[in-house]
Amino acid sequence: MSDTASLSMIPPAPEGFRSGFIGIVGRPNVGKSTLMNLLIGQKVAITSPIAQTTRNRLRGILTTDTAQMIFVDTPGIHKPHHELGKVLVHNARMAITVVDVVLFVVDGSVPAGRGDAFIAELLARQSTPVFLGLNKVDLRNDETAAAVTASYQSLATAQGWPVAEFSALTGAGQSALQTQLETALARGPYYYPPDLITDQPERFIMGELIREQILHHTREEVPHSVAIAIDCVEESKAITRVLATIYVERDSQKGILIGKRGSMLKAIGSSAREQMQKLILGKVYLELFVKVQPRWRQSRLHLGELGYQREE
Ligand SMILES: Nc1nc2c(ncn2[C@@H]2O[C@H](COP(=O)(O)OP(=O)(O)O)[C@@H](O)[C@H]2O)c(=O)[nH]1
Ligand SMILES: [Mg+2]
Repeated sequence: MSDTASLSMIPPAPEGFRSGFIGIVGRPNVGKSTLMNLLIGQKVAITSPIAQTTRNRLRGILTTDTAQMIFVDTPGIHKPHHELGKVLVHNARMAITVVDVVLFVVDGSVPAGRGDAFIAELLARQSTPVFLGLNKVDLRNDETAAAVTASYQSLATAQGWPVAEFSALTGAGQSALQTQLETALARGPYYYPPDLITDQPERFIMGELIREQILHHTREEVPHSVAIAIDCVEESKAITRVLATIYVERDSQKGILIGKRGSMLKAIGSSAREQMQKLILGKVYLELFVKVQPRWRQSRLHLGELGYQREE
């Protein structure tokens, strides 16, 4: 995977080529990041059953012979409880205003709720075209499916939004969705080189892969208090050496992350290392450190240092 977009690699677009930015928005946990990974064909966004897994706006790029679709994965829109939450929700709302098309993703296995109605209202107030995407249709049963669809259909018809149904997990409905989105885009150039799949540097994704393993290995209070800094990446022919620091807010969290005689940190490190090897297609040596940084989520300064900037 290439690190940065190099302008010289961008070819002229063929006749009739379409391109644009598609914002993926919705409540936490509806499958936005899973869907983006499916659409671009590689894991660049981490996913987990825990709400608020995605913290940064992340672009995933799908280039075909006829179009370039740049998907913008966003943190879920929810009611924020701390400074980090405020920055995340603000950035998700900002994303809505700068994209060409919004794909509003909902959990299509359960009926529409108040959270969806809140986002629908937000979207109705601006002029960007919206598609309503019902995800997780693999979880539906025949008895309730019609009623569930109807609950979203009423949201969509009120605004004139087209509806698509799919499963980000199984891939059902993917190509129909892709075609629908492509036709909604205007004629345009390549914004990125055709072989690039994300705008984020490899380092960022490495940090995210570590955070993902923490989400999978630890419980409730720890994951949300964690930030990762990649301190050093040294590439040699045989192996890539990565040193990273995991920041937590309290000593107790540090204890949990390290585990009995280092067992937890070892488990996290070895799973993250495997994921990184898939990312860079080579051998990785990973060393993890844990440091306490009290109340980093409340501090604008620390948020900035750890990569969570407010976007204007
Ligand atoms: N059964 C099922 N699970 C899904 C689907 N899409 C996502 N998930 C799961 O839902 C959880 C949240 O997914 P994620 O992509 O992190 O949601 P996000 O917060 O909206 O980005 C994860 O455990 C996913 O594996 C789907 O289509 N079907
Ligand atoms: Mg996500």
